[in-house]
Amino acid sequence: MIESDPELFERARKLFAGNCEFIWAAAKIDGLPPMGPVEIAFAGRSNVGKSSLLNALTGRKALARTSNTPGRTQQLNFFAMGTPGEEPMRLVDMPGYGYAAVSKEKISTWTKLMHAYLRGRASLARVFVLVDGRHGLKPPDLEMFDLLDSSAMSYQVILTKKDECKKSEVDARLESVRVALAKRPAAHPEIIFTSSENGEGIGELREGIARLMKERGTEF
Ligand SMILES: Nc1nc2c(ncn2[C@@H]2O[C@H](COP(=O)(O)OP(=O)(O)OP(=O)(O)O)[C@@H](O)[C@H]2O)c(=O)[nH]1
Ligand SMILES: [Mg+2]
Repeated sequence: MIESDPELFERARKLFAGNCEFIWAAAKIDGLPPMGPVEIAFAGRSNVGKSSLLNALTGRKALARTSNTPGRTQQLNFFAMGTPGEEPMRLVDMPGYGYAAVSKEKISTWTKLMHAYLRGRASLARVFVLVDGRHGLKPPDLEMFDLLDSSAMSYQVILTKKDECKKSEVDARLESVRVALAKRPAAHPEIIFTSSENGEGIGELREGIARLMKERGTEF
């Protein structure tokens, strides 16, 4: 595990306490915003808690729309952090995958959009792949890892809904994800277990994002 740096933790807290606003929605690959600052994307199966995590990170209740019904987020939604025009970073909320209850046509459109974005975006610094802590890895998650590995796109697993997991489950889940990632070239080894409900792991994730920006030499 990477040791926490109290100074960076505090800088990260301040960054996420600052301005954050919705700037763009893309439903098609030719509808992406012009490239600008570093982007960090949140991917994962439908209902895993991507939009909720974005809200928890930024301390907003309803920046990104959440829902009990899978398939809530249907576009790539871009959010800019910091002062408009000089923002250090964008956060990108993605539609979920592995959800069968929408039309084949919609699934195909979303999949194409996500794949094109994930493979061909130079400003994309990391993809956080969210995995439901109660259920662990499922086949569509492994397909996502394959895609990211084959595009050499850096990714990191975030386990979600920790508040709904027993302690024994938490340890077992962390271990099984660790094993699954061990030989994957583009996977970041650190796994963060979060709860958007009670805030566990959120500060750690903010610090991880700040560390990534620092490593890339981005001012924030
Ligand atoms: N208990 C608990 N519930 C959560 C947590 N995060 C999200 N949820 C719930 O899970 C459901 C789905 O959350 P969303 O954030 O909409 O999930 P999503 O991944 O954005 O879903 P799609 O946009 O449909 O792909 C909602 O009912 C949330 O309240 C968490 O940390 N703990
Ligand atoms: Mg969503």
